[in-house]
Amino acid sequence: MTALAGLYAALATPFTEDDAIDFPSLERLLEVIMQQPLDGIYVGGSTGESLLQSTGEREAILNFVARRCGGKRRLVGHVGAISTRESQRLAAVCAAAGYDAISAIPPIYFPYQPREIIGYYRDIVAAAQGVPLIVYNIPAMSGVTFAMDSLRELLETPGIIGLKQTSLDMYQTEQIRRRFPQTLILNGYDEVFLAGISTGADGGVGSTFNIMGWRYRALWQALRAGRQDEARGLQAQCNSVIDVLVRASVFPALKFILRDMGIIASARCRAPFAPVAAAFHEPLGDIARLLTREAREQGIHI
Ligand code: MN9
Repeated sequence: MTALAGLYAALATPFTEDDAIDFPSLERLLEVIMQQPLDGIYVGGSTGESLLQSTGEREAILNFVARRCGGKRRLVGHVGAISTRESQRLAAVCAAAGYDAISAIPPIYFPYQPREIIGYYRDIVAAAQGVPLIVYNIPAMSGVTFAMDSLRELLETPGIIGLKQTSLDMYQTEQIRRRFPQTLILNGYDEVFLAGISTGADGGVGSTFNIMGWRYRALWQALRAGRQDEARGLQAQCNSVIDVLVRASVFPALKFILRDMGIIASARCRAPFAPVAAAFHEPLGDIARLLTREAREQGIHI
């Protein structure tokens, strides 16, 4: 399903100091994303802290992004929620707003049986009015590891077009590519973007695409052109940023950088996330300066 192949920024959700959604900052972030060589935006996923938001807030963000970016970039709306009902409601919102695809984590917290998880996805597809669904496979956070049999059942379900594969298990990515040659695979961990593409992914969704999307485009182009060493060098550059983010806590650190780059007003994430520890302020500030310089060299206005 190559129509949706490409690079997607996993959109962050800026908050105000009093914990409301900061729409002016969101607008500015979308402008910066749209100046980058990216194909689309993945709205309301992990990076968007969607599971820390009310359904109403999630709907407002999905609609806001569709109004600003619909028709200009491909849009994937994440609708996964604790209940099927809530996911269905969000799927209907995405359909009405013109999203190109929806996506959903598996149902979390309760230990569901495979048939219940498959049922959840089928019920979401039924509410999505023909908008195709991308399964969000993220075993480290969802606690759900799909067996190949469940994956087969899911990927053979009409309306399900592929996977957001957020896993370091490249063997599984290769197996999925081999067994389901037509399915869309979007790599989910930016630190293994090169490995994911090399193993057969059709693109990627990344939190760090918000702040250095051009590096991933260059990496992908280098790989396609057979310039392996250049591609590896670019992944190394990305990973020297990601190493710091992972140590500092990815989403608060990403927002610290976005704030320091002057794109969003506050670095705040929603509790229980805490602000970045003081020890990371200096290295994150250095990264923000470096990426600001690079972005400007790319002709991006920030
Ligand atoms: O959507 C993101 N996934 C999660 C993609 O955060 C779970 C990634 O971009 C990671 O934030 C990134 C750092 O680990 O690869």
